[in-house]
Amino acid sequence: MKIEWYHEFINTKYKPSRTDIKVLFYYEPAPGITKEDAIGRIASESSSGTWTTLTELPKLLPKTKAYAYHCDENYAKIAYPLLIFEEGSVPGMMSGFGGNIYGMKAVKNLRLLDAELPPEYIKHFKGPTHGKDVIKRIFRRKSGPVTAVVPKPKIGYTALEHAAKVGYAIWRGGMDCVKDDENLTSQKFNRFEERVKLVAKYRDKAEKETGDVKDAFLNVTAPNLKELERRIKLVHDHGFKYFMLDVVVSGFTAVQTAVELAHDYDMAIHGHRAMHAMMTRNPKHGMSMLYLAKLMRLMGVDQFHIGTVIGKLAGEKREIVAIKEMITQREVGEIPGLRMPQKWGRIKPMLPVASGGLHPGLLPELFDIYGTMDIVLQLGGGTQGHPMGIEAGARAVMQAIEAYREGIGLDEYAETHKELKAALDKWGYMKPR
Ligand code: CAP
Ligand code: MG
Repeated sequence: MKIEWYHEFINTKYKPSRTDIKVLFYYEPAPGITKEDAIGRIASESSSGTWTTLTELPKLLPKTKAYAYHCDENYAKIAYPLLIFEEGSVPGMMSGFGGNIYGMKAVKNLRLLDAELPPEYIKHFKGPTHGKDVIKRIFRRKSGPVTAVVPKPKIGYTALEHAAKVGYAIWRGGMDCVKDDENLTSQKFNRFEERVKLVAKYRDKAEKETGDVKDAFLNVTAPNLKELERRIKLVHDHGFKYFMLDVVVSGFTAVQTAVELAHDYDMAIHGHRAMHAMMTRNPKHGMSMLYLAKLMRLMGVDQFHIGTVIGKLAGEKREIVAIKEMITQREVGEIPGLRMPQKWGRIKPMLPVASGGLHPGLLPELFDIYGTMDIVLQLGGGTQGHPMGIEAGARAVMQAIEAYREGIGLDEYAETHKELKAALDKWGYMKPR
């Protein structure tokens, strides 16, 4: 008697329809399992199958099966019918081809590399409120970068120190935003309400003194959705145009909830990716950083950390450039083994965030890697480790940006700019690890 039907989910003659979601996987079968056995299980368990044949089947079954239609070495493409996904729900999608299959005994490794999302699926999402247009709409400039500083040490400043000592200094030094660190939420020594109130107060003072627009990425990450909504409203009521969310630890439902409010309040979301590396770093297993970034654009995060290549955190240039294109272009092509083609329709482009171990000496190379200055540039230690203090640290960053914009080398520019000179004397062009 036939006990399993996994192979019925493989059909290399299948031509995916215009509305299918086409997913690219990297996989390795477990010892003793053939490639076909592994692929069949992946397609089955992530769509409508189970481990054994069934006695009764619904009439809809033929319309709910995914088919592995292309298999090449350790890569497989599987087409999923749109019918099996709830409209506009990333949690719904991810519990399918982001779900049980990664834990199956029959697969040794399995990685979700990318999925091509058809227009019929994308149309149920709002996408970012502003995306790249934050540069124009919030800061009233034609081009980037948007500049931000995260107070360091990561944790330990009171709300007043955060606002008055770091925020106020970096705004005066010419930078745009003070950003909460990912692990600062609402601790005893720095309660959220207090921080919002004080950051708003010093923002107003800095705006008056400099005549520039100043804002903050206040971390609304909360223990539950009700509190998350309350924190977003509080930030909005204090006149901020942004809020920040730790998108991975908060989960997709929280992100989609935050996006609803961001659209209602006409605000932008700064997405921090803390914890992403638990699923993105192993090149053979988990989910790619590219697909995580794609989901963020789909749901409606306006700007998202994608890495620097040259800073302190892992991330290859080829991958980071592929991600940058995915989140900033209207349409991207396939890169074998890395990316599927994607058309974005009316979903706005995001602004990539480069952060982690940056300092003024690294900025020219960073802009070259990104091929644009339209990014969010975020520095922590690279401003507050400046020998002349925090405000001077911010000035040094702005001077490095000016030098690049004018096509002048940093060493030459530093001859007439003492803050940049002091930064180069301390860090030079070192790449931290
Ligand atoms: C940067 C940072 C950011 C990381 C996140 C930190 O500080 O605040 O959280 O950049 O990494 O805590 O490391 P420094 P990524 O500038 O002092 O390194 O952008 O890669 O997600
Ligand atoms: Mg941080």
